[in-house]
Amino acid sequence: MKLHWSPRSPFVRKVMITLHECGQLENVDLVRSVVSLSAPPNSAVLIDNPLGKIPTLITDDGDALFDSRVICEYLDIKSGRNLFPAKKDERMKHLRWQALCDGLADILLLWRIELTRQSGPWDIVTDGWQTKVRASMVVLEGEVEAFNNSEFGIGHISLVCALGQLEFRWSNCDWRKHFPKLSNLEADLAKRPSINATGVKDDQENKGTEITNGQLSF
Ligand SMILES: N[C@@H](CCC(=O)N[C@@H](CS)C(=O)NCC(=O)O)C(=O)O
Repeated sequence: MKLHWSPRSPFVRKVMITLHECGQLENVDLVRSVVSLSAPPNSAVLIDNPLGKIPTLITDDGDALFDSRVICEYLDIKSGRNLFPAKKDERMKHLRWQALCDGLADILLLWRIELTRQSGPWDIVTDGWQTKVRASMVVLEGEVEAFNNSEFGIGHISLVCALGQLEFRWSNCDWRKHFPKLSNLEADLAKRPSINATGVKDDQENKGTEITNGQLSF
């Protein structure tokens, strides 16, 4: 398999954690693929994914799979690991957590790009994102017990990746102080080798844009 990959992407991280958990890390070539919504699309990624987004996985059969949700479920089915529970109630719980946490990560990514806009960010949009990020964190803090009572799965993976993005790009927002239960849960989950080995980080290929005027606060 081949994965369009970046060490900076929370969505690629979901796939990397899943590869670890499914014991398939050895079976994939990681191809560093630089993409940004604020730059022309990467032509090598576009060939495999017309949306120009990563992660995109090329299977051994030559199929191109995207997005992270589809790739993670594919790897889970292929390995029989069961990160996407089969039973309805548990499955819906994990899929909902995935939707919420991916949505949160989406906002955090888009917000940073909005802050680089030369004419200045669109306040009505960033104010809305502020409200949505806060509301999402409050909901997640209230569901820590449910996370703890559920078998580790795609919901936990998505949560760790969204919180990792907060820590990586919004390090001064002090989320751990405001959401102590989530902070404890994240610290527990970080003990798993799959999570410990996959933290998002910048690399030499393409440093993240330095943004100092982010206003995310809780
Ligand atoms: N819903 C997608 C989101 C993927 C995504 O937004 N990836 C970012 C990198 S973290 C990207 O490819 N951005 C480039 C672009 O949107 O053109 C998923 O779960 O994989």
